Amino acid sequence: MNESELDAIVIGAGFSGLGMLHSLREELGLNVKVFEKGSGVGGTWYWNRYPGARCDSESYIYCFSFSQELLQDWSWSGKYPEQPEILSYLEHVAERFDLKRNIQFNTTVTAASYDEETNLWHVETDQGDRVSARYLITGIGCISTGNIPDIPGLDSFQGDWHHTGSWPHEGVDFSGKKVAVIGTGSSGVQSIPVIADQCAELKVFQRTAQFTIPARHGSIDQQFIEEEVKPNYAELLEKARWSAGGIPVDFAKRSAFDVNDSERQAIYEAGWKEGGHRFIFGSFGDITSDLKSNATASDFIRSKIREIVQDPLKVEKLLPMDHPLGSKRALIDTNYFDTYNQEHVDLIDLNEDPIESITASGIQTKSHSFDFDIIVFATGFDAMTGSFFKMDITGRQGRKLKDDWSNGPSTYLGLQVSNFPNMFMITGPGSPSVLSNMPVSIEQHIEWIKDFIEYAEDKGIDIIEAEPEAERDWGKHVNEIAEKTLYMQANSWYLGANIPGKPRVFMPYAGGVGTYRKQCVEIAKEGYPGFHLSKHDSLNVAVAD
Ligand code: NA7
Repeated sequence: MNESELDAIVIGAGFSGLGMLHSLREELGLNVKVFEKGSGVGGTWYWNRYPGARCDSESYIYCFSFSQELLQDWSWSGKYPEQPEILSYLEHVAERFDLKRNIQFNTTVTAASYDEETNLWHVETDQGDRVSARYLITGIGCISTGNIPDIPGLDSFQGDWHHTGSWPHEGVDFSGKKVAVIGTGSSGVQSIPVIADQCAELKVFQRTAQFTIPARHGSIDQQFIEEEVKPNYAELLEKARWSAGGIPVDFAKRSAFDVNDSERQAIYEAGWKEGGHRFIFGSFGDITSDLKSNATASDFIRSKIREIVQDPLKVEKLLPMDHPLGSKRALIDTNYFDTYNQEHVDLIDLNEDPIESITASGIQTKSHSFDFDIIVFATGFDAMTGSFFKMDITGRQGRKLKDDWSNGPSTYLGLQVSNFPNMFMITGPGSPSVLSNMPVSIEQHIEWIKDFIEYAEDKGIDIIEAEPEAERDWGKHVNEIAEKTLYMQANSWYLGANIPGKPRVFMPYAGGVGTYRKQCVEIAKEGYPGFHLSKHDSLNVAVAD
């Protein structure tokens, strides 16, 4: 690769970076270089190797769609894809499409700055690289910068501690160990039952009780795959692309109050038995929008918790009372509530007994001192903006992205930021990605960015930049949509509420994947209104169509 003639630099080699590299290289013939911090591909799935880690999207739809052969050849083993298998899949994609020759591993991008004189992005890495390209594309993930709470004394802890999002590759031996897990989000709910199976004693430190639905995970239904999925992949994927959440399923339209109490109960029972997110989307259309309907589903799950968990004191702690179902990330699990019936598993409600410090031997709460060999932080991520802020990104006139986003991220379509020309974000704040089946959103971004670059190159345009007004309007739109949802009723990472001091701004676009796609298609058709398109050597004068 001739690095003096790079067209694009892509940061990250997860789903986003791999797909973007493939698209720009194979479809536009661009000279692309990818920088990846890990020693292999995978992104989120490279780092999140904690016990029980898997994706909540069903495996048949958690994939790239750009190659029919890949779709037909690859076989998942489980209903939901587990982390090792997702990593194997992404490894396979990288090998099959010869992507690794354009990826530099073990390299963290530390800074990127736009040079107005040359219209180039200059990128610096921790390995001493200094490279430049016309386009900068971030594929850095939205939940990839771990949140380790600032609890006094962590340095003094004599045991081992790990964050779920940067789990040791060699695994952790829990046998015979006293273990603490702090956090009960997706990572906690997935890992707690598996850790409980392996350790001598487990104490879970819970700040917010969760609604979670049994995943009913198991082997994949081969007949379903061979007869219904593989022959119909094109249609299924097309349906997913225009759906609300990036999955090819029909959402129930009826209201929870279109049926009587016993019918409603039977529908919830059936959803609970079938498991997964179908419990929500297959039952009633207004669970996620109407508080009264939502209460019927929330009550049903609370009744299940009471039914499953035997110890009444644990039940009281496990009942989610402070937010409606689905206002935080909807969770699915395997044996989560059952785990609390095991004698060696205990639950500490941090609202009653908050952590004061970490000591040499364990955790000191307000009223107890606990000894541990291992502490697991399942405490989530500085989502959506954290990974941007780890890099020093500088746009026009020395503007820092960190400063421009100090009151919360601001983007046009989640894809671009004004004053940062030719920088595109995959799954950026303001896009629907985190509220969807990720690969579907990621591929939409990739295609759209590729088409835009192609359009610009055809027209001799070499500066693409979101207009401040379009960015403001998009931010307003994202906010207005969020205000109508139940997402505003909980303290979640969607709002930055998990990070002390982070501005409370709802970051994803909650209008749905299909609605978002439609807007992106229209914008492309109309010649990209909202973007300032110009030629560098004509002093940024917009080019008329
Ligand atoms: P999440 O969903 O952010 O969950 C983190 C959990 O850690 C959650 O229960 C938090 O409680 C808890 N937490 C966070 N900070 C603290 C402190 N300081 N003290 C105690 N407990 C704390 O992260 P996950 O890794 O589980 O999942 C992230 C995403 O990955 C998930 O949504 C999927 O998209 C995949 P809280 O609820 O904030 O009170």
